[in-house]
Amino acid sequence: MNTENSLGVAVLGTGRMGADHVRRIERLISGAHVAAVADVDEVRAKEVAGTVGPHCAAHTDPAAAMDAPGVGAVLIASPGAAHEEQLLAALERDLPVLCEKPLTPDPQGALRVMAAEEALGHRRIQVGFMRRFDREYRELKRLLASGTHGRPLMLHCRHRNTVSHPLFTTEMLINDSVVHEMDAARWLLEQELTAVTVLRPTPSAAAPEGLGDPQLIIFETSGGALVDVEIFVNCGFGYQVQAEAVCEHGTARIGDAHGLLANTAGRWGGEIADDFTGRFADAYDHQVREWVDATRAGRVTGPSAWDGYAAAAGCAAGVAAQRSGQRTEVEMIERPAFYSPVSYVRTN
Ligand code: ISE
Repeated sequence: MNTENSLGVAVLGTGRMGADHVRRIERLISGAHVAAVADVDEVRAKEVAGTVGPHCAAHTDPAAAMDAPGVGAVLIASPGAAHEEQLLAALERDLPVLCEKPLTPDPQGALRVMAAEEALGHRRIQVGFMRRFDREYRELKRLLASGTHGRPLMLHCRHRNTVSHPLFTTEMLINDSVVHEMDAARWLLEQELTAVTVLRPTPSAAAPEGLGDPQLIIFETSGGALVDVEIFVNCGFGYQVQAEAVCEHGTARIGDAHGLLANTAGRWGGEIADDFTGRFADAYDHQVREWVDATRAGRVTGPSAWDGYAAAAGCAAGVAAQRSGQRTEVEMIERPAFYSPVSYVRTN
């Protein structure tokens, strides 16, 4: 492969998402290649590097992958707990980063990352909130921004997974799943989250022992809107993410059906995706393509470290509300000028 003039990406974490991004960069994205991978599991790192070719080195140390020849950017797909250290190391090297959500598992870590980025003097981090790259979400965002439906009053969201993985905890319903709605609601409404309330029905018999599934999460926002989210990670029938905006002069809804609708034998219907890599495949492709294009043009776009921080602050309130059963206010610092929308563009 000719890697000249192509962006060399170090992919940190070669689990499910990391391996999927490696495939995506190699097969679908022009102008980029995977120059190195790192994973604590050496065998897995080597296996994934092997799918790329001899120019891709496999490491167990993320720093070594970032320092590998030809690396010009970093994609972090390691577990959330490893993000802060890897983000700080990437910033030390002044490398552009696409970091899978969460930016960090807690708001304090996100603040440290923001401080390091601000000290660098320019933005380098994009957070992988891929719903912002989904066609339907973008249509809804355009419609709300156009104002034709009037002011958004409420968002009704459903977030259903077929089955949760064995290590899924009740807190992860918020931190791992509803974190997407936290970001999507802020982005769609252009408002911050101010308080979170969690209501818990009797768990489904299909939920693993100890997992409080499903739950209803309610956010209040700085503009006085209400957002309700049904999170149900063992719904059993498929992967579904839906959102309906209720505005002063109309409603708009996304996520009902995708692709083929067939009629046969007295019934009509289509298929429901099995998981997020299927439902959001196009969104992931667009996200990585736009990140590569912007990085090659010397720009940083997309969800910022501030967005990662705001989502982490919302999650912290959500988990506290889940534990206490009380409405819990979201505690956040003022948005620094560095993260105001105009500072989003870097020109070299
Ligand atoms: C997973 O980590 C994701 O990010 C998915 O989008 C979400 O639907 C799922 O609940 C999470 O576990």
